Amino acid sequence: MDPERLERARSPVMRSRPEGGGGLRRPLLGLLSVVFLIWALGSSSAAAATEASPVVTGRQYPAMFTVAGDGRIFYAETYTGRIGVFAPQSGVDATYFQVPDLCESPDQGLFGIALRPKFTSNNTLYAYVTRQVSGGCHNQVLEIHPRATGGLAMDVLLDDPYVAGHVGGRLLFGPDGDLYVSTGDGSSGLPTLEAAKAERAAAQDLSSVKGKILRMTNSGGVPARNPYGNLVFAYGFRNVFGFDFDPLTGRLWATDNGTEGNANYPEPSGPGPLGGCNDEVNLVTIGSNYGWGPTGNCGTPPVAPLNTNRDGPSPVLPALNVDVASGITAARFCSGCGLGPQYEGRLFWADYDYRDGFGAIHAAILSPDRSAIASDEVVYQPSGPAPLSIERGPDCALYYSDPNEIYKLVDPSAQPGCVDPAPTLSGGQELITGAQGPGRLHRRAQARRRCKKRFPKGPKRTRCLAKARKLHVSEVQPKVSPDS
Ligand SMILES: [Ca+2]
Ligand SMILES: [Ca+2]
Repeated sequence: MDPERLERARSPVMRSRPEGGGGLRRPLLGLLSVVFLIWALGSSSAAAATEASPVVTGRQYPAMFTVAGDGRIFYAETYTGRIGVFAPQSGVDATYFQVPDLCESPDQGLFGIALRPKFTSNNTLYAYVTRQVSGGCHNQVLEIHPRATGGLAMDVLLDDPYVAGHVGGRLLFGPDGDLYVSTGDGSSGLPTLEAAKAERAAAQDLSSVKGKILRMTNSGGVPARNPYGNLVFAYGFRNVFGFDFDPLTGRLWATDNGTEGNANYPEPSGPGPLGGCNDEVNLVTIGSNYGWGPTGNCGTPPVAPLNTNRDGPSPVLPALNVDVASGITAARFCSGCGLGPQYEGRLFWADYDYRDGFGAIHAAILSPDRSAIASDEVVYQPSGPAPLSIERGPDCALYYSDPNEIYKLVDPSAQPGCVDPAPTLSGGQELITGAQGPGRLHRRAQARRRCKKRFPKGPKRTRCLAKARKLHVSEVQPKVSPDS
């Protein structure tokens, strides 16, 4: 995560929102709150309120976390290297694993963690870390698994020398069973723009793992369906903290962080207060280029979203161009998240205002074909520091972490409950993940529709729907060309 942002977030003064305002947005928000209150009191159809209920408290920068199928929360303490595990039912908090030899500069440490599917039987966890190796820092993906003789062992699946800030660090298993990993361009904090540009070029270099979303098997291998014969799934990213797969389509959506401008050297012109580039939400398709590279120019014209940096061939423009001087962190879809029907299928994401350390959770509405973002709104503004990551629990509720706690997003008038999504697409080869992607979802949707038609209600319908849920397609989707 960005050093500047993290440095500010680690400062004690950033740990609570100032009373009565403070920060550039507070007076305006205060006024808006009064206006909203008046509107809400006079409205008989006011939307239900999203609230946050603390679940894990008093932790040391749990930047990323994941929720196991049994409800346990595994969290990564970025600057201690401790992977903690909290059991909500018993309230017991324990250390699961201590990452050794951690590098501890602001944009180094322990970031994403992911549990291998069927974790309760394989007990295998993955972590993205920056570690000391032979006197230097390296970004690594670790596989942490039980040792035959007891305890846990650690294997290094990916090792890439650390150059500078921007390390990405999110891990998530896709619907295809492979592990997706975001990496940064390694260009932050270098002394000159020329040095930064030289590193930014790595995002366009298909032989480098920097500035990418990678896809690997659960043992670190290259899946046969990868577009370039290596770990690269998509490229041209600056520093991706958040991504998720659309439960309706299987498509991958990712946030990316734009430049903010820098006191040490001038940035090429752009929309931010000090130049630089907007933050982005992107629909990520296999083999595609998302435009970040050595130029780093987001000036206008053209207007957004065309004014994203556009290095390399056929750069894909953002689905949402976030015109704020901030960072963009998490991304997770609501699918039965229990915040009311208006939020179903929306992409939740978080902004992080580095000027004051606060932020908000947004929920973007996708277009009917779910290939674009139609609109976006803030759904929750924490009173404490900005959200760093958002995850989905086994009950499909959404959780988020900030520098100290992990919260569950709740609506007192609704209950979370996982739903089997009704797919809106029948496939599409520009997509993602092969055999278990949208083809499978489409077949499943057809079967579900047949069940509902044949059995209006009763146990036969239940059995039929249960059978449909397990439906797989046997054929593997063909390898997709990078330009599709
Ligand atoms: Ca971009
Ligand atoms: Ca930014």
